[in-house]
Amino acid sequence: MEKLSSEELMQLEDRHGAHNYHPLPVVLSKGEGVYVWDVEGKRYYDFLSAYSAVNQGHCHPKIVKALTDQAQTLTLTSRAFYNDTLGVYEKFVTEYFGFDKVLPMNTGAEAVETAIKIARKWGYEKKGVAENQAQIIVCEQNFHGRTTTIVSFSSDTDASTNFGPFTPGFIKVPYNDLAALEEALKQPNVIGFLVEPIQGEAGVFVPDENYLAGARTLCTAANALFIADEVQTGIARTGSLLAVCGNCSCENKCEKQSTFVQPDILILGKAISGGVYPVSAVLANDEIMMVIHPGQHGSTFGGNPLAAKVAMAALEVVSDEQLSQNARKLGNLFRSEMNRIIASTDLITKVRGKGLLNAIIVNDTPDSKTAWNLCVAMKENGLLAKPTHGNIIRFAPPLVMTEEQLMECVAIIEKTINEYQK
Ligand code: IF1
Repeated sequence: MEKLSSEELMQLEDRHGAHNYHPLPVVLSKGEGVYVWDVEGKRYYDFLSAYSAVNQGHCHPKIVKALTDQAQTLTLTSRAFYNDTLGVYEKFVTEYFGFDKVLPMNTGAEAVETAIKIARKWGYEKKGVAENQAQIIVCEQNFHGRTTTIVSFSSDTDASTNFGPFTPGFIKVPYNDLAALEEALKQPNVIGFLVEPIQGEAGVFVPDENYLAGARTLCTAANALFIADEVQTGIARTGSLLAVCGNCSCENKCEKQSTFVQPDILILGKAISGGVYPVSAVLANDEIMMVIHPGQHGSTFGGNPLAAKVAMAALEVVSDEQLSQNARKLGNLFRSEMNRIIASTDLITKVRGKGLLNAIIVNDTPDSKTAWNLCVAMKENGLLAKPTHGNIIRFAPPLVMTEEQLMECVAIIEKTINEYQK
C-alpha cells in the first residue's frame, strides 16, 4: 500500500467518514507508552489517552501479548456455549473489585444501558414499583454515552437535539447538590441514582469531599440504588482504583476503606481494556444482579475470550505497576505546576481535577477559539490535548508516565502558553 501523507489521510476521513467528530489536525500511526507518532514520524506526548482508555500506556506489551496469544487460539464463541476464559475472568474481575457478579459488555454506553435495565428490573421485582413507573435520578451536565436512552437525559443539546422521541423515566438534579438529591429521592417510584464520581465531559468537575458519601447515605435511606459510572474515572485514573475509593490508594484492597463509597452497581469501560479492545463491565452483588435471567439481556461479543484475556492483563498492569499511586503523585505535581504557571499568566485561570484527570480553564468565552488554538500550538510543540466546552482543555496522560516525562510536558505547556501571549 502506498504511504499517504497526513493531509491525504485527513481528506479521506473528511470525504468518506461521517462528520461526527472534529479532530485536532494530527494523524497518528504508532503508539508506545506515553508517546504517539504521526505518519510523518513526529513524536508527541499523548495527553488525552483516548479519553482515559489507555491508562496503561499505548501498546503495553503484556496486554498486547494477552491479545495476540488469545487471538491465535479462540476469539469468539458467543454466549450460546461456555468457553474456557470467561469464568476465569469473571472470578478475577469480581474479586478485583469486590462484587458478587459481573455482566460483561463491550462499550461504555452499553454498560450504562445494562445498568439502567438491571436497576429498573430490580425496582419492579425487588422494590415493588408499579409496572413502567420506575424513575432514575441523573445529574445535569452528565455524560454517560450516546445511545437513544442515554441522550434522553443529557443536558447537552448537541447530544440530544433531533434524536427524540426520548426515553422517559429520568429525573435530573444539579450535580454536587445533596439537598436537590434528597428532594428528588422523595418523588414516587425512584429506584436509583446514576452518577459520575467526577464529571468528565462537563469539564472535569470534582464534587465536594462529602458528596458521594452523602449521596450513598441518601440512596440507602430511600432504598434507591447508587449507580456509579466509572467508565472514565475508574481504573486508577483519579489516583485510586476507583474514584469512589476517595483518597485511599490501596487499590480497593485495604481494610480501612474509610472514604470508600460502595456503589450498588459499578459501571466500568475504557481502561479496563488498556485501550486495546472494547471491554466494559457492570458489577453488582447477587440481590441485584440475579434479577437478570437467561434471555433478558446480552451481547454477541460481551465477555468473549479476547476481551476476557485483555481485561485481566490490563487490570494486572494497573496493580503491578502501581498506577493509582503514580496517578496520585503525578496529579498533585501537575496541579501544583499548573498553579505556578497560572500565577504568571492571564491566559489560564484555573486548574482542577484529581489524580491524572485534570482540566485547565482558558481565560476566554466558551465560543472563542483560544483553547483550540492553544491545543494546536501544543501539538506543534509535541503534546496532544483536546478542548472541551470551548474554553476548557482536558489533560489526561497515560498513567505509566514518569515524573521526568511529566515535567517535560509541563515545560511544553508553559512554553506554549508563554509563546501564545506574545
Ligand atoms: C465520545 C467525554 C471522555 C463516559 C462516561 C460512559 C461513556 C463515557 C462517564 C460512554 C464516554 C467519552 C466518549 C467520547 C468522548 C468521551 C469523553 F468527552 F465525553 F467526556 F471520556 F472524556 N460514561 N466518554 O465518559 O462510553 O460508549 O464511548 O465507550 O467521543 O463520545 P463509550
